[in-house]
Formats: sequence, structure tokens, C-alpha cells
Amino acid sequence: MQSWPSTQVPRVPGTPRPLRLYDTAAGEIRPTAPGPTATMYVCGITPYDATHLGHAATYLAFDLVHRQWLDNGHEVHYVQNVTDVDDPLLERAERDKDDWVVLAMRETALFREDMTALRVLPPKDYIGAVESIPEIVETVGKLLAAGVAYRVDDAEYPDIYYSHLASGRFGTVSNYSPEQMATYFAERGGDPDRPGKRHPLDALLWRAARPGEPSWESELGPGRPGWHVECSVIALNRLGMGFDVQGGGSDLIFPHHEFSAAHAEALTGEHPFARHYSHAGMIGLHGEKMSKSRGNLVFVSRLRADQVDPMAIRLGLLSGHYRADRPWTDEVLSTAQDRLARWRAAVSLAAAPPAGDLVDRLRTHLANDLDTPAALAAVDAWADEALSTGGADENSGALVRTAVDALLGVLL
Ligand code: 5CA
Ligand code: ZN
Repeated sequence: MQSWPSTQVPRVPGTPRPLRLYDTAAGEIRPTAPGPTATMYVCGITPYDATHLGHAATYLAFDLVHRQWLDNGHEVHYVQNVTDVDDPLLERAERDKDDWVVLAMRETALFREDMTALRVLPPKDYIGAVESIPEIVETVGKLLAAGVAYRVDDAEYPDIYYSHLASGRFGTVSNYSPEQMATYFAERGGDPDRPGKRHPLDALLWRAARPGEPSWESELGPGRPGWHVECSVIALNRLGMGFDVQGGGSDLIFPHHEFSAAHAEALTGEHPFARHYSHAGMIGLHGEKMSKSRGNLVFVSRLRADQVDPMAIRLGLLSGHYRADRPWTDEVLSTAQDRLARWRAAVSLAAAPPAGDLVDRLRTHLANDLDTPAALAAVDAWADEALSTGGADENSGALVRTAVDALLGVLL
């Protein structure tokens, strides 16, 4: 698929700090230790509705990972998928009497626009599930041949499932209890009660064709891919085992990331799938998780249409820590708008206080598990001083502009 346009990331003077990031699997903050090319896979959208602020917050968190790696001199190979065929998309198209392909294309195009406006650096590989079907079919065939997948005994709909214990490492991503696994599996797209499964937690790899549903001819029989195997295959075939960061929102910890890792580990006999499993907290609205199924959404495109500066949206979403569940409110936005105006005024002064220390503090805070509240407070302190007492450094405004652009992605 077509990705979206990139922006130039300026180099920042001074000394970069290696990024430390919370790893869900280890349950602690650990250094990321990429090679010359850092590798990251982030789960993309299911394009049946416009990008809301929850999606945006998650992609902004991983955009900061991307930017800290660039600051440290790494190339970054970033891969993201689009779940452009799956039940929620088909259900929405059916409800609205829309063509599911057209719906997916329309929402993906809007997502690209939103990401561009928010200055999210694009993935190098932006890959749809539909275009990956040949790769997925090949992988599911191998899982069947290895005896870690099976067909349910159903002549009409011979779906293929993955035996969840096959890798021997099931549970090492989420560390969830069996009770939590059962709850989340049922809530998040699983089908524990499907007759013929060997275990309620086994996950769908290939859904045999049903009347009225899209399907593709294949050596597995006509059908379409399951969800977890999509991300497993797209990541594995581009980044290989042991890539640096698998990212997404915390709603993807289980079953999605547990299974995408388990499929790849069972297939290759190697582990880990990813060296860090990194999860962003959920953005809420009026006390509930912002979600397409609940319909309590604030769209990035709606705010843009209302002339809200995308840089204020960016600052608003970065004003909380990425791992915290946090609400979007009018106050979050107005605080961000005030902050943006103050920062812009400060960097435009003819002279301001020196900013070398600020750049150092920005890097230190961001390297510490993307501590954006502390990073924003550091810029606030510099801007407040510049605006109240002034300063004598004629270059510091330009330096702050460069650092805030490169490290936070905010164009002043
Ligand atoms: N296509 C799958 C991933 S393979 C999917 O979950 N799509 S999605 O459109 O539902 O979500 C896209 C991304 O936004 C995921 O990483 C998801 O974890 C994240 N996300 C969804 N809702 C929220 C929210 N309220 N707050 C923060 N992140 C969210
Ligand atoms: Zn995914």
C-alpha cells in the first residue's frame, strides 16, 4: 500500500541518549538496543471509521520511539499494517450498504491525511492484509504441516485454527492469568464457543468462505485470513525474528500480540518474536475508552475541519504519559493551544535564555520511557523564562525550534 509523505527531521546538536522503554513481557523499563537499523512493527488501523484521538495517541507514542532512534543515529525500518479485511469492517459496510473495499480505501486515505497533518513519520512498509494473502496462505500451510494448526471437523466451513500451546511460550507476552485470557479472548474478537475447536483459546488462522463474505482461492481452500496471523506474517517477512519493538495500544496485549508472537515462534522455533512489546494506554472520552464500537469518538479529521492546529492536537495527546489511560477533554485541548502559542512566542524572540541544558533535559526525559509530561514541562520552563525575563542568546530560539521539531515532532 501507499504510505504517506515524510517530513525532514533536523539533526539536533549535543549528545543523544539511548532509549529505554517499558516492555510488557518483562514488566519493566529496559534499554532498547537496536543495531544500525532499528526495527519496529506497529499494529495499524481497521479502516471502517475515521481516525480518532485514541488511534492518534498510539501512533504518536511510536512516532516518538522512531524519533529517539533517529536522534541516536539509527536508520529505522518501520512497518505498519492495515487490517483491510476483517469482521468489523465487513459488518460496518453491510450496515451502511457500502462496498467494503471502497469503505476501507476511503478510511485509509483519511488516515494517511491525518497522520501527515500530525507529522507522524511514515512506515517504510505500509502493508494491507489483502495484499498479504499469498504470504499468509503460505504460513498457514506451514503451520498445518508442522502439526501446530488443525482444521475443525466441519465439512461446510473447514476453518483452520492454531493450537495455542504449540510454541511452548504462550502467555509470555501478556503474563495474563487463564481467567484474564478467557475474558479478553471472548471480548476482543475471539470465538471460544466455536464447535470443533480443540481448546476454547485456539485462534483462527483461516476462515473458510461463507456465502456473502469476500474470500480468496488458495491451497487452503477458499477463505480469508484470521487477524493475529496477519500481523505475525507481515512483521516476520519484513523484519525477521527478534525485531526491536512490537507496538500497539494496550487493548492488543491479549489475544492479539500474544498470538502474533506465538504463531511466529511456533513457525520458526525461535524466540523472541519481538525484543520489546510496547503498549500505549487508552484514550477515553466521558469516562469510557474511546472506541468505534462504543461510538464515543473525537475524530482527528473533525478537529482539523474545525481549524484546530494539528500541532495542538499533537501537544494535547503528548501532555499525558503514553502508558497511562487518560481522558481527552476540552481542557486538554485548550491547555495545548495555550502551550503552543507560548512556545511559538518564545522561539520567535530576538534573544532568549540559553537552551543547551533544555535540549539535554528533553533528551533525558524522552529516553526515560518517553516521559513527555516532563519533557513538555522542561520546554514550558524555558519558554516562561524567555517570555518573562528574556535572555541574551540570539540562537536559542532556533535551537529549541529544531529540538522540539526533531524530538517531539512539533513544528513551531
Ligand atoms: N487493525 C487492528 C490492529 S492489527 C486494530 O486494532 N485496529 S484499530 O483500528 O482498532 O486500532 C488501531 C490502533 O489504535 C491499535 O494499535 C489500537 O490498540 C489503538 N487504539 C484503539 N483505540 C484506542 C484508544 N481509545 N486509545 C489508544 N489507542 C487506541
Ligand atoms: Zn496487529
